[in-house]
Amino acid sequence: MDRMLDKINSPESLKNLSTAELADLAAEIRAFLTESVNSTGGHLASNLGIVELTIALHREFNSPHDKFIWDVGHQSYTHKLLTGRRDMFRSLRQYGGISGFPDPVESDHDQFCTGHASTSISAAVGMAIARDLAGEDYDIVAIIGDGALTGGMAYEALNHAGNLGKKLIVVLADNGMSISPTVGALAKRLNRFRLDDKVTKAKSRTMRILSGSRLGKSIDWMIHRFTRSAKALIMPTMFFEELGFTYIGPVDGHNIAEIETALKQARSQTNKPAFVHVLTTKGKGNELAESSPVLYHSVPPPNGNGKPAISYSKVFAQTVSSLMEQNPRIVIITAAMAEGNSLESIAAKYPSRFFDVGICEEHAVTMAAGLASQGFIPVVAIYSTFLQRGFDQIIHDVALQDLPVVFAMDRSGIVGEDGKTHQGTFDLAYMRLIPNMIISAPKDENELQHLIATATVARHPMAVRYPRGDGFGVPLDAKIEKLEIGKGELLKKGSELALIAIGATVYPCIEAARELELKGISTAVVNARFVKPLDTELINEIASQTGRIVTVEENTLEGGFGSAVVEHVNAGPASGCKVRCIGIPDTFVEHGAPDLLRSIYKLDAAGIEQQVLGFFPELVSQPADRTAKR
Ligand SMILES: Cc1ncc(C[n+]2csc(CCOP(=O)(O)OP(=O)(O)O)c2C)c(N)n1
Repeated sequence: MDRMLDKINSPESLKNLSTAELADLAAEIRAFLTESVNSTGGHLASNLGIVELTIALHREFNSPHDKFIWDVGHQSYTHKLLTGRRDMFRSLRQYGGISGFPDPVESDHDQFCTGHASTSISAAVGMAIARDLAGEDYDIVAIIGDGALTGGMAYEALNHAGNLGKKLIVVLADNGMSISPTVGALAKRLNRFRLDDKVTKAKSRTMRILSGSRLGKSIDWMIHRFTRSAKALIMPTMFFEELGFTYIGPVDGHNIAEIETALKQARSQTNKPAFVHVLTTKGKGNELAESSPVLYHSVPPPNGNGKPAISYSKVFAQTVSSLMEQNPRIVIITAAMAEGNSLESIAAKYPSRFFDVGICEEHAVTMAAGLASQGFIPVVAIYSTFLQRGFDQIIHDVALQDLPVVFAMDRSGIVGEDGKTHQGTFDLAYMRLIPNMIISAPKDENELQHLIATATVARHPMAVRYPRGDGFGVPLDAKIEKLEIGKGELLKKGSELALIAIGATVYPCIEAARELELKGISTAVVNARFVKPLDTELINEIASQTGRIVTVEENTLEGGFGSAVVEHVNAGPASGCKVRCIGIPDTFVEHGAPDLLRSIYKLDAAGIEQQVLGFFPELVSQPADRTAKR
């Protein structure tokens, strides 16, 4: 049987479909997304929940003339399907394929890059100002989830937009879930209405019956006025209206006609922003995703290697859990990533010392500073990429007062399929420039335990960065010990060259050194372990012994670990030593499988070896001389 979906090559093809055809199309999209995401990996439950809303948006507005900004953007798959990218879904999130997030480079229908939460309303306000200054006429719609609405930026933008008097539409896609249930007072208020299902259903029925007729419109208006004050008791309606928005809703997010009615009303506003509240069900239409939205928020790509190793996140959580048992002053903070940080069991075991603050990295960091100022030891577990949000708070609230906050920077380095908005390739650089900050990275999951323990007794702010995914499968020491701050370890001696590696690049360096030795090049390997303070003694020694250093990091070379070593060597006693740096160039790393990206950026063992030989051709050209000298 012909699929309706196969005939949809642009939003234009949606406009004349009947109600029955639209229902069929929604079902086809869900089947397509489920199958496609299961084969590539990607965000599933959020996308299944927003199918009807996306169809309604594309029927009511004219993209790309009208502009949609998808907050976070992980829920934009149906939008991609309806805007001519159906046949590219096999390449979703793979190197060279389409991104899992909106990207203007990919399509005119993607108006703004998103990936980090809570940016859409600010971007929409900027676009509305630009439109009006240029004297143009189009609609701008920010689509934001209730999880993303917990982020401070969203409120800053709402506050500004309400006062600006510009035409602009915010659609709240409210499914009651962030990755886990949405936290916070506003979410609780929103949820109270969701739970009062009878009110929503009765309102839907009334709206359906009344929509269209003149009498209906005036009765609807009377009901609206009558219920406004009552509704304010249970709904945050007034909150948005007080901010200067026209609040419309809540509407059933799986009823296309009802959503379209609400969007039409929003569209008819002039000189005033509108807030359309749409209730959706995360995972809608897929039994598994609907009943386990947390598990199906993001589906991993099918896994081929089956390596029996434990993930860094799990080792981190196990370690923190045992440290919390020993020290009641240790508390843990996550910004809406309890599952990603593997903190579920800590949340259950220590409910009064576990804090999920919502998608609020800035607040998380300053709250940690507050806790530390009162003698507690907060462990702030935030992915490297999202901690960028807390940069000023790290400087101004933590480091300036030299407070002992532990930053557990998960997903550092190349994260892979989530792509350029999510790669954790900047943390060593952005942490390095901050006074009082101690920065470390373990070579494997066993060392992670010891570094986390070290950080909790460091008495200064200390960051521990570790990568996404599984460790190397090394045994975990039963006893967790404090390591000496600022001390690296010499893993292998060598006389002609030293590879000084940080974090997960240590093992590839050991492998590369093995290959270099086979070529007759005597290669030392150092696990730097700390980026700040550097082990200057060890570096001086190795620099004078070998005369050639290559630093290796999975971080931007701009101001990263290699820069630190170059600066030190140039100013030190072994300034004649040649130092070259391997890392990520000055770019945003695209999406793709992590191992493929590592090989493209020459950060795997083969790439490191190849780069080293390129840096020092003399090592290859005169092997006989060198052997004689040794
Ligand atoms: C600044 C930032 N922190 C954390 C995340 C990780 N994250 C991605 S989606 C998501 C939940 C978003 O919830 P919501 O906006 O309600 O969308 P839903 O998935 O429920 O459709 C989170 C926390 C992020 N993208 N950006």
